[in-house]
Amino acid sequence: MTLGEIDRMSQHRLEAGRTEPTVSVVIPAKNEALNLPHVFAALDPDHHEVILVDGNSTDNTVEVGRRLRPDITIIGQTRKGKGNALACGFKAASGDYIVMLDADGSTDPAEIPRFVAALNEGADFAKGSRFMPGAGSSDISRLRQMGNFWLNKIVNLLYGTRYTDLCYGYNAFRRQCLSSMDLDGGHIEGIDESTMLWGDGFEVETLINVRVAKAGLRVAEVPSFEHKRRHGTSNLNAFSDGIRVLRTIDAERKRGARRAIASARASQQREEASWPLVSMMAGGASQ
Ligand SMILES: Nc1nc2c(ncn2[C@@H]2O[C@H](COP(=O)(O)OP(=O)(O)OP(=O)(O)O)[C@@H](O)[C@H]2O)c(=O)[nH]1
Ligand SMILES: [Mg+2]
Repeated sequence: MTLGEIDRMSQHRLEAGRTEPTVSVVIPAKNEALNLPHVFAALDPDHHEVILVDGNSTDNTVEVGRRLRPDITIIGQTRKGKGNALACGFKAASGDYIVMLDADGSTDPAEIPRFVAALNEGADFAKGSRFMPGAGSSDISRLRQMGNFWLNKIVNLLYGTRYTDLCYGYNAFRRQCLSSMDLDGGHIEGIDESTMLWGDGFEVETLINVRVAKAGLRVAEVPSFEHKRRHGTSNLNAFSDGIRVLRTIDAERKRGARRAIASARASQQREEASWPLVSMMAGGASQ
């Protein structure tokens, strides 16, 4: 099914009289067996479709997930990294709204109604922020906070956004945003699950934020409190992942320019193609 068809389907469902939009929660998880009981305890099973995306965990993340919530969807990912896990999860999600939630206990499912409310009020993309009134973090290190601050500043300068927290993974959006995000979670011939392509890593949040801004979607920031991961170790490296974020910001500018050039070329070709027709018609009319 194409994204356009999915969009039409969900629009149709909304218009068919059901007023409550459905919510899918996508949870990337790599070795989070010890944290899942805490996360799932706060999730409302009656109101959310849950998609757990396992990152080839070597603990029993999948078994624990299945035992705790037999009704959830558990899938694997096509490549490596959190970004790829999210892309795969988004593809499997059927809700009108999609929420991105971490599996380590940092992001509190009790905040989901806040994100849903922002979407209900008209936002296309409800972006969590740890740096606005009513928000905070007991998890972020000084180094990460500084890196996030400057990367955030660069994105705001380049894209005219007013984000307060670029590299935060707690967000929710209308499924129609998927086409603007343009993430590729599908299988690619010759690429296996040990490979990480551009956008497959922690740069995914920046990629999404930038593409949402470029598409002119309505963004509402939502205050969020980030807790410390409860067990286990981080998968993020402040330096290498920071560089990936920086390169993403640059690559997205070039991508924008390339697309603009391609569409200018296409419209020039269309004009050239239609010009003889116009002049023929004009010539024909004057004869
Ligand atoms: N499926 C999948 N999930 C991943 C992968 N990498 C990270 N995650 C999950 O993405 C979420 C965020 O990753 P974390 O390692 O907690 O990164 P972080 O929040 O920046 O680091 P901490 O602050 O130390 O928790 C967690 O739920 C991870 O389990 C991956 O390659 N595949
Ligand atoms: Mg975390």
